Amino acid sequence: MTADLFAADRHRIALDPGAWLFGGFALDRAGELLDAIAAISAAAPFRHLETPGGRRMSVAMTNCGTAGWVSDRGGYRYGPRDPLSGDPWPAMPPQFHVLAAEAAESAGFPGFAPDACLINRYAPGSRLTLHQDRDEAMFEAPIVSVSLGISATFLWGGQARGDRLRRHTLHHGDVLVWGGPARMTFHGIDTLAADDHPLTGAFRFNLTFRRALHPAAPLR
Ligand code: MD6
Ligand code: FE
Repeated sequence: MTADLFAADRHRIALDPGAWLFGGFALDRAGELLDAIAAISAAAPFRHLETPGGRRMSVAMTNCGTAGWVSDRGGYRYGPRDPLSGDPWPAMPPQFHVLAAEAAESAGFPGFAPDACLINRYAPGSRLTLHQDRDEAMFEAPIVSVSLGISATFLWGGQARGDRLRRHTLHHGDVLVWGGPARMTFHGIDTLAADDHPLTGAFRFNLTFRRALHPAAPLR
């Protein structure tokens, strides 16, 4: 059992040039990350955003950091405040920043300084349809994504929406990094199956760290 845990830590799967799946990379800090998510969501609760087309997203979301990702009838964008409260998004905890920078460096992207962390909560039946992450001002920076709780099937496509999809199971503690030539790859999460995890119960949580704002053009 213990040997399996250490073995999981060594899996580095190259998905494509610029894209890595690091199995178990965040496993030793998962409890702390979940405690931090609980504190953030006490201040900025998970909510089901509306898409520009008027659909309710099945994934519940919140944010921490200088900028938070939001969706409504007006479109997708990053904003400095939680629209529910009018308050700034909760600060990004230092351990989030450290984890994101370590993972990015392991993938060949040193100096990653995320200003936004989108926190997704999936219940069984939730899914994230195929998309590109294109609302950020700096595509030079990679994206770092951390999976916690029950497992999910990650859909990894190509540079065009119709490209062939590959499927990878994302487990508790896994970290994905992608940037450079892979930065605009289409991806999604298949409909989550019911499961139970000792730390998160029926849920899966995902942290995605991004550089949303250009350093020279701060949010107003
Ligand atoms: C998820 N992740 O894993 C959804 N986007 O729940 C994403 O949409 C995503 O994992 C950009 C980069 C990494 C990601
Ligand atoms: Fe995404």
